[in-house]
Amino acid sequence: MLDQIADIGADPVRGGYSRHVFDAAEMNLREWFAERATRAGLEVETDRNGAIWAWWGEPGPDAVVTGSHLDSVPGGGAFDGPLGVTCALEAVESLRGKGFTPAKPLAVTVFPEEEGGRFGVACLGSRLLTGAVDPATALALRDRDGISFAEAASARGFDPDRFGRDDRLLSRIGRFVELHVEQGRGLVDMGLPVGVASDILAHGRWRFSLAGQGNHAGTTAITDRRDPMVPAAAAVLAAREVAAKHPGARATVGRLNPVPGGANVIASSVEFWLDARVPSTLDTREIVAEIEAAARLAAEREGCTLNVREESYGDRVVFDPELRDELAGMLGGVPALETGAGHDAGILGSRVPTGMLFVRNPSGVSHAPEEFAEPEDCTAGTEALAKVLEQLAG
Ligand code: HGY
Ligand code: MN
Ligand code: MN
Repeated sequence: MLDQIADIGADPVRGGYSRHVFDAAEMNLREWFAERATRAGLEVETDRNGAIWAWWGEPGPDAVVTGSHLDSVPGGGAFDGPLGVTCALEAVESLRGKGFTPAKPLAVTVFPEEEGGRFGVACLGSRLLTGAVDPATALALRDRDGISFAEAASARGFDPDRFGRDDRLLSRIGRFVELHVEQGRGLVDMGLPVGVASDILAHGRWRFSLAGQGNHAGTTAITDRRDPMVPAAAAVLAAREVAAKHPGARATVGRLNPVPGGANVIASSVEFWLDARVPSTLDTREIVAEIEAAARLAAEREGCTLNVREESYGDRVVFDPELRDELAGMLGGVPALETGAGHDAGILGSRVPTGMLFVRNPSGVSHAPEEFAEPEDCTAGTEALAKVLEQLAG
C-alpha cells in the first residue's frame, strides 16, 4: 500500500514528501484511502472537521478505532502517518480474510493536519474534534501564502461553519489505538520490532515576530542597522543553550522567514517558530520565557521590536495505563516507550482511553526522508495491530 502512494506528494525540491491538508496531494491521498477502504468493505464518511472515518459495522457507541494521518511535514518521510493508516487497512483486510466479525463497531480513521505543516498548529483535526482548539481560532490560521484554514476548507467543499467539537462522534469512540513508526531508536536498542507508548512530552509552538528597518546591505553602516535577523540568530542560539541546560528539554527553530528575503537586503522583519518540548519535571512555558528574554534583550540592542504569540500548547500526555498494559500484554509483554513526538492519540486521550503501537525505525530519523521501517517490521506491526483489534472488538 505504501508503494501505491509512493508518488503522491513526492517533493522534488526538499526531498521526501510534502503532503499538506487540502492541497492536491492530500486530496489525492483522501481519494486513495476512500477507494482502498471501500474495497476492504468499509463504509467511508468524512466528519465535520475533515477527518475520514471508515466503518466496519454500524457506527455506534464503544467503537474500537484505529488510524493515523496522511499529511506530512515539509519534506517528510514516507512512514510518519501513512504507516498507521496502511497497517490499519491491512489489519482489517487480514481479519476479514480469516472470517473475523467484530462484535463492536470498528473504524479506521485519518486525521487532517496532524503535523500542522500548512497552518502551524499540530493535530488540528483532533483538536477541533475534542474542542482543544476553538474553531474560530483554527479557521483564522493562515498558511505561507496567506490562505486561511477556512478558505482552504471551503475551496475543497468543506463547510467551515460546521467545524468544531463533535460530542456525538466522540461518544462513539470506546478506545483509540494508533500505530506509528517510532521516531527514535528505542526499539532498535531493545532489538524489538514493536512496542507500545507510555507518554508524550509536553509540547508547544510559539511564533516570534521581529521588526526592524529594511535597508541596503551594501550602503548601510553596521552602526546604523536595525536588522531583525540579529535577534533572530540570538534566539536560535538561546534555544539551544537553554534546552541544553535542562536535561530532557528540546527547543527548535525549524521555520524562519525573513521579509523580503533578498540576499542584498537587510530584512525589515523576521518571523520564526519555536517548538519546545519538555519532560514532566520541567515547565515548558518557563523554558520558553528564558529563550524569549534572550531574544528580547538582543532585539532591544538592535533597535528592533519583538512580539511573541503562543500558537499551541499541550501538557504531557500519559496514555491510559490500563489500555497500555492491556496492549503490551496482548503482544507478549512488549515494553512501553516515552516519545517526544505529538500524536492525535495524545489529543484524543483527554476524552477517551487511547494507546499507541510503535514500529521499529532502523534509522532513528523522522520528519526527514531517511525515516524508515523494514517491510518485515511493517508486517509485524500489522499483525500486532490485527491482534489488538481482534481482542478489543471481538
Ligand atoms: O510531533 C509533532 O510535531 C507532530 O505532532 N507529529
Ligand atoms: Mn505522525
Ligand atoms: Mn510527525
